[in-house]
Amino acid sequence: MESTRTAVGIVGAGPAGLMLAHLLRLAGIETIILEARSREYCETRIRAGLMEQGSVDLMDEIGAAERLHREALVHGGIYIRFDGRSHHIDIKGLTSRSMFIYGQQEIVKDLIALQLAAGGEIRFDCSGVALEALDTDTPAIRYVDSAGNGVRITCDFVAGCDGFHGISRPSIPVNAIQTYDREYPFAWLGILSESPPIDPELIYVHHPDGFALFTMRSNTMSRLYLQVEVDEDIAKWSDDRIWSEFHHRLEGDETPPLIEGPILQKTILPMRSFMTAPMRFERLFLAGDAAHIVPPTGAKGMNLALADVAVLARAFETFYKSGSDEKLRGYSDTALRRSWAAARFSWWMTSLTHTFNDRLPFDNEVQLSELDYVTRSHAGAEMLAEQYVGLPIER
Ligand code: RFL
Ligand code: PHB
Repeated sequence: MESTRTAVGIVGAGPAGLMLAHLLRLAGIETIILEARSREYCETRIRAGLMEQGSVDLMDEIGAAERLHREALVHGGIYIRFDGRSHHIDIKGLTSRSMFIYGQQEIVKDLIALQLAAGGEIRFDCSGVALEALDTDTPAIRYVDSAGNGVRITCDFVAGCDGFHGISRPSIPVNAIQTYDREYPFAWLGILSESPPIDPELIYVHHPDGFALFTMRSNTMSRLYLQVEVDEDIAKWSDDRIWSEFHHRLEGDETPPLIEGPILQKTILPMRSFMTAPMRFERLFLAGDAAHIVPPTGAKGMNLALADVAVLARAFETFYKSGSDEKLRGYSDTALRRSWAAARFSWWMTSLTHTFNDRLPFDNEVQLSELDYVTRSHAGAEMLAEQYVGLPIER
C-alpha cells in the first residue's frame, strides 16, 4: 500500500471541495482532493445554474472568474407569476446586489483547470474511499486508485465535501450527530432545451395544476422545471406533453411566447430538506451537500456549499497561521446558522409557490394572499430579495 501525507485531505471534487482547495492553496496550506468519478463526469453533470453575488466574489478572490465575467448572464430581478399575472421583484433595486446565471458544470470546469494549472492535486476515479482514525491527531483517507493500487493518505484534517451520497457523513458515529429530514410530496421534472429563454429573467410560476420554473443556461439554452408527482414515471412525459404542460401553466395575461426547442436532457428530481448538526466530528469537517440538502426552489444548494468552505478555509488558515483552533471550533455553529437560514428560505419558497394536493381550500387562499403580499408590499418583496440574493458570509 502506497502511503503519503497532506495537511487537509478533501473528499469530493464538486464546487465545495474544489473551492476549499483553492482557498487553502492561496493560504499556503497543502491539500489533496480525492474524487470518485472521472474528470469528464464532474465537468458535464448538469445541476445548479444560479450564483449569488457572494459566490461570484469567491470566484474573483481565487482568480477563477475570468470566463464567468465574460459569459455569465447578470440578473437584477425575478418574476413571480400567479393567478395568470406576472409580478416583478426588483432584487437589484431592493438589495443593490445581482445574481448570475452560470452553469455549475462551468464553475467546476474552471475550478479544476485552475487547480491543476497551479500544481494542485486532484485524484479522479478513486474507489473504495474510506475514512480512518478521525478521532486522533492523524486521521487518514484510504482508497484504491484507478490502476487498482491501495493508497493511504495521512492528514491533519479531513474535509468531507462528497455530496449527499458520499461516505463522509456516514463515517460519523450515529450518536455523534443529529439529522433533520423533510421530504416534499412532489418532485421536479427538469429539461434542458435548445431554445432561447422566453424572458431575460427567471419566472417562478404558481399554478393550481403545479409549479413551473423558467430559467436558462445561456442566450440559446433554456432550462425548465415542472412540479410533478413524487413517484413520477419519466417515460410518461413525451416532449409534446412537456411543452403542452408548460403552455398550460403559463397561460394568462402577459404570457411570454413560449419557444419550443429540442429537449437535450430530461430528469426527475426529488425534493427534500436535510440538515446535519454539528457539521463536524473530531477531525472531520462536513461542507456543502455532504451536510445539508435544500429543495432547489430558492437556488441555494451550490451557493451554500461555497459559503461553507469560505468559512472553513478561514478557520484552517487561522489554525495554521496562529495555532488557534477557535475558528475551527466555531465552524459548525457559524456554518449552521447560515445553512438553517437557507433551509428555511428554500422551504418557504417551496411552500409559497408549489401546489399541495392535501391542502384545505382555506390554505390555498392563504397561499394566494401571501403571494399577493410578497409581490405587492415593499417589505414583503424586500424580505424575499434579501434572502434570494444571498445573506452575507461571515468568516
Ligand atoms: P456535489 O456537487 O455533489 O459534489 C460532491 C462530489 O463528491 C464526489 N463523491 C465522492 N468522492 C470521493 N469518494 C466518495 N465516496 C464520493 N462520493 C461522492 C461526487 O462525485 C462529487 O463530485 O456537492 P457540493 O460540492 O457540496 O455542491 C453542492 C451542489 O452540487 C448542489 O447543492 C447544487 O447542485 C444544488 N442546486 C442548486 N444550487 C444552487 O445554488 N443554485 C441552483 O440554481 C441550483 N439548482 C441544484 C439546482 C441541484 C439540482 N439537482 C440536480 C439536485 C438544480 C438541480 C436540478
Ligand atoms: C437553474 O437555473 O437551474 C435554477 C435556477 C433557480 C432555481 C433552481 C434552479 O431556483
